[in-house]
Amino acid sequence: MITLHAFGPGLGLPDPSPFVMKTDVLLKMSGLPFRVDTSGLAKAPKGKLPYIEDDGEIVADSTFIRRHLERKHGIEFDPGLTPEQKAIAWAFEKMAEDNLYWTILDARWVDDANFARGPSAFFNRVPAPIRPLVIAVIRRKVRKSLWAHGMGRHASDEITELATRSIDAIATYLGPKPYFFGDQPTGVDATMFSFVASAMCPVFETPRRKAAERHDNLKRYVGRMTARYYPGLGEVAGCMAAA
Ligand SMILES: N[C@@H](CCC(=O)N[C@@H](CS)C(=O)NCC(=O)O)C(=O)O
Repeated sequence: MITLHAFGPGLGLPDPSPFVMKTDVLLKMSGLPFRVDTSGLAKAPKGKLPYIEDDGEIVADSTFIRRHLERKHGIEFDPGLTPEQKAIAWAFEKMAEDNLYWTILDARWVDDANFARGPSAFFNRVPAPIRPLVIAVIRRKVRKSLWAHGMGRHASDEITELATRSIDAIATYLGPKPYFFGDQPTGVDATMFSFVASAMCPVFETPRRKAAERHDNLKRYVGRMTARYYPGLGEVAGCMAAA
């Protein structure tokens, strides 16, 4: 059976990592049996989650996990999509993963109030005497990665502008459709759902959240995806599960 290495539910989301959520949804879409293990970060081959173990084979990174499921198990995530639609899907996915993601990371980890509301709880198992030091080291690492990416060099209002444009683009393309390309979910919906829900996470007071919440179609979309893939949760990111 496939093992998905994840962080585990947090922040009112199936997983605090949108990349893990994406992979979890892809695995649910695939119909393959899988289990979730939340103890794997220390052994992650690329130092990040998610990764999977499948019959002794380890595959890291959500995009390569999807490719693995397609190649090894013959899963077709995009039945009926045209090459043009697949190109659009790739562009939206990479916008979410390589740009919107960094605005979400900035909001959660750099702003002191938001950090206290959310990620600080990730450190509850660290012994109290060394907790402040560990938190300072990890937050410095996150700030450095934001700087290296480039997002961390922007002013707060510039980051908000970038996040808002990405969220608006997703909402505009989705429009009144139930899913990104019509009546049935395809692979891109695993990504769009995960990043939009992460941007909407009610734990945080952020302009990205406000940008997402302005779009009723995005709220309904998150509720629809929740009803389909996480019916047991009832709601994700404050959006009630409803088909
Ligand atoms: N490109 C990777 C990104 C995965 C990623 O950024 N994971 C983050 C959580 S959102 C992580 O594991 N960070 C832990 C760390 O950097 O120590 C993918 O698509 O899976």
